[in-house]
Amino acid sequence: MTSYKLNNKNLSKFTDKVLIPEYDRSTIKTGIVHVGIGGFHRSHEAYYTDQLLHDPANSDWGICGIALLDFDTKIYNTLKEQDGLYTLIVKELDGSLTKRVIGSIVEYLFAPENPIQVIEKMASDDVKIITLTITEGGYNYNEATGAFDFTNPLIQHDFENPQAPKTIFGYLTQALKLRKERGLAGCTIQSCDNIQGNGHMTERMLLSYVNKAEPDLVPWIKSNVSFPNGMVDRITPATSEKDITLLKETSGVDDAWPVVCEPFKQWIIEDNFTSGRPAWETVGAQFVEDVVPYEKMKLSLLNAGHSVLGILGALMGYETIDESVHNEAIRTFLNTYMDKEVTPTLGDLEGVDLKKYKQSLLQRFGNIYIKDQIDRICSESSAKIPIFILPTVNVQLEKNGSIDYAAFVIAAWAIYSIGVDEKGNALNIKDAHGTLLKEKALVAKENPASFLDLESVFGKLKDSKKFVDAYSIAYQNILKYGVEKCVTQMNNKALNNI
Ligand code: CS2
Repeated sequence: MTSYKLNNKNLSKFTDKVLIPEYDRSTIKTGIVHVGIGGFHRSHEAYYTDQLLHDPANSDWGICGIALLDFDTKIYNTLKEQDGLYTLIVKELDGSLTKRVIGSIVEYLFAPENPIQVIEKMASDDVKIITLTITEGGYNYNEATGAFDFTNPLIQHDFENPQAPKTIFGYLTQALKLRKERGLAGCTIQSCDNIQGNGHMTERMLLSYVNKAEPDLVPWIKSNVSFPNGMVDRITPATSEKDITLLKETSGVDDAWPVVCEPFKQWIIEDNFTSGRPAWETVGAQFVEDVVPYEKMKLSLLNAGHSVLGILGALMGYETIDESVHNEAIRTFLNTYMDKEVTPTLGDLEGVDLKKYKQSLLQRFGNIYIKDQIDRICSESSAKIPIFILPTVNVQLEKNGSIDYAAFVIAAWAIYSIGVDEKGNALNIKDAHGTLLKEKALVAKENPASFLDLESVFGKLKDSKKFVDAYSIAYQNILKYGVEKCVTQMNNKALNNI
């Protein structure tokens, strides 16, 4: 099939093959600046916003996407060449594909190339909301102390180069300073990352930075900027070459970086927007007073479930999440973890059918068309585990509840961090703390509990004898018998205890 480059000019050529934006993109103003234009932003907020822009009443809410890091050059160049357009390919449960060109990113800036332009954009009067997907690790806090990490060399850089910052904290500070100096209204800073109380976290970390960099700005931020908490959800694996080729061959869309995702999507947001907001509820988002219970549920069941499947699956030599969840022993283990260790920590979730939610997770994980990479799930585990799994462990320890399943997963992660799976193949570990993890993991071979000394990940967990004992037994058992046998034995034991 003849294919055409995806851009404004060619858009009308694709109408009978894929859905395209049915609004005049040239009239859209940017009311939102988004930092971190990776796959997840493009399958989630940019998708919701694209739906919204189909109503001309919403034309003030286009997105300006900011590529913050040097590493983001590729996505910036792609969006620039494609006029901000990209294809969202939804992999339905029956294997069919729904393809839609998304038009909501109407501007894009590359921060390393022109930091002042980015600061000015964030400070522009049209911009009412700055949204973020900067990853769990991007909030720059120390798990052990909970405090902002001032030792980060990039933070030092930002203190010394306020006009050419490298971190989100440097950018936001300068932009808010300009807003204040110019007598403009404040704005909303909205995190879309998987962190419990992500709005609170953003506020706390930003104020820590501002307090040192521009102390006079603190009161203005407190009165003029809001930080809503939110729960975001849509499984978005990394795009493969195969996805790109298939789109080109079956639909004639030559898109250098389409996004693939599952059909499910959820966005639950605290209604706390200081300068107005789009009516995202008209396109499926939910505004609630208190988002905390929903965040807890999602992080400790979906994200933790992913980590369980990812870490155990990686050691067993699997490559994708569906392979892992279709292994009966692992699936039963995950079910028991969710029921016995997570559910008792969740409290009352008004209006949520938890049983159904857990069932739906297994179905979503099991979608064989998604092929979500275990490498993606296990990447940056040192930032994910403290958010996804350890809160459950800490509550269970307080309640004297079961922690054996979580301890097993942590032991498996310690073994995973050595870098070799059970078949002897090298694991592709991507983690900001990869070198340190490997060092600790090698020492742990002789002394398993020493891995828990990593306070920046585990906090004070090593002081719990109950946890250390369960972890140490699991560690020895995994090395001796392998994940599958151990898990099967735990499943049988759980069955006999019913
Ligand atoms: C995943 C998330 O990165 C991970 O470990 O659990 O990216 C997950 O796919 C999304 O949060 C789904 O909403």
